[in-house]
Amino acid sequence: MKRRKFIQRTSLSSLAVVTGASALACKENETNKASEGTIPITPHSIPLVVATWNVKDATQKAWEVLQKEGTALDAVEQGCGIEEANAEGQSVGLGGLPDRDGNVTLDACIMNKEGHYGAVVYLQHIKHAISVARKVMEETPHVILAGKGAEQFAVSQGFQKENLLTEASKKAWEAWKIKSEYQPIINIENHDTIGMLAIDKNGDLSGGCTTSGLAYKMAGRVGDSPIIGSGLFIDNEVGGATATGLGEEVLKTVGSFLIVELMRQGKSPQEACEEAIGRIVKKNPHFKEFQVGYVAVNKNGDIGFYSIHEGFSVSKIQDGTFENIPSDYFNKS
Ligand code: SD4
Repeated sequence: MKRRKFIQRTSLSSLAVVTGASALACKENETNKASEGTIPITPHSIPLVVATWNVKDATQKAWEVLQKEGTALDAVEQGCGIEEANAEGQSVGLGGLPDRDGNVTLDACIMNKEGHYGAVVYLQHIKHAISVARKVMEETPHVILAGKGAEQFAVSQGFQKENLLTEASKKAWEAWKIKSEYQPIINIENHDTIGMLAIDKNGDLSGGCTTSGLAYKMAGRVGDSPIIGSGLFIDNEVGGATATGLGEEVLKTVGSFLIVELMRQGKSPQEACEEAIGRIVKKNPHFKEFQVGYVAVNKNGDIGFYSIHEGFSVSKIQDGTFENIPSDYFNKS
C-alpha cells in the first residue's frame, strides 16, 4: 500500500533543475552559463542507488551492500530481492498479481558493468527472478530463459519452488474476473515494477529490473522489464536507465537504450528521460490512458527521472540519505 500512496509534487521545479543538471552538461556550460550563475552545479556523489517508486527497504538493502564493499551488481540483486520476497507488494515476486488465468508469471533481468546481461521471462513458482536472471548471465551460454526451461534451470541451481499466488492476490484476481476488463490503470499497484540502478565505490554501474508484469495480462505475455534496452540498459562508460509502466510502449521505443544513447550524445539524465517519454507521447495519441516512468543515472552520479503522468516517484540513496522524490511529468492538462 505504501507505494501506492499518492505523492504530492513539492518543490518539484527546484528538484527537477537540481537532479536534472548533468555534470557533463555542467562542465560544458561552466564557462558560459554556469559562470553567469544560471545553471546550478550540484555536488555529485557515488556510491549511489536509485530505484523506481517508493521502495525504501529495497534501496536501503542495496545501499548496505555497497557500504560493505559489495559490487553494484550484488547491490541491485539483493535490493530487488527485498521486493520479490515481500508478499504485500502485488507487482513483484511473491504475491504478484496473476495473469487472467490466475498464474503468477515473473519477468526479470540484470546487467553488469561489462555489459553482460541475463533474464528470465514467464518464470513461475520461483520468487527471486532477479537471482535466476543473474544465474542465467553467469552460468549459461545464453541471455534469456523462458517459462518451464527457466523454472527447471532455477531448480537445478538450488532455487525452491513455491506457490506465489497469495490469498490477497487470489482474491483480487477473483474480483477482477467478475468483469474481466483488461485496462492498464495509471499509478496503481500494477505499475510497481522495481527497476534499480547502482554505482559502487569504484564508479562501476549495474542494474536490475523485476516484475510480475501487468496484472491480468494474457497468458504468455512478456513485458519490457526483462528485455535488454527496454526495461533496463547499462553502459558502464555512460550510465544506465530503467523503466516502469506500460511495457508495450517501452518496448516499442526501446526506452532504456534510447536514454543511455542520448546521454552518450551529451544529454543529461533528465533531458534523456524527457526525450524518451516525448517519443512515446508523440507516437501514441492514447498516452492519457497509460503511465510510463523512467529513471536514469550517468557515470558522474547525476540522476534524472520523468513520467507521462503525475504519481511516479523515485527512491534514492546518495551520501547515505534515503529520499523518495516525486517525478515531474508530461501530462499537465
Ligand atoms: C510490464 N513494465 O510488465 C511492466 C509493468 C510495470 O509496475 O512496470 N509494473 O509492462
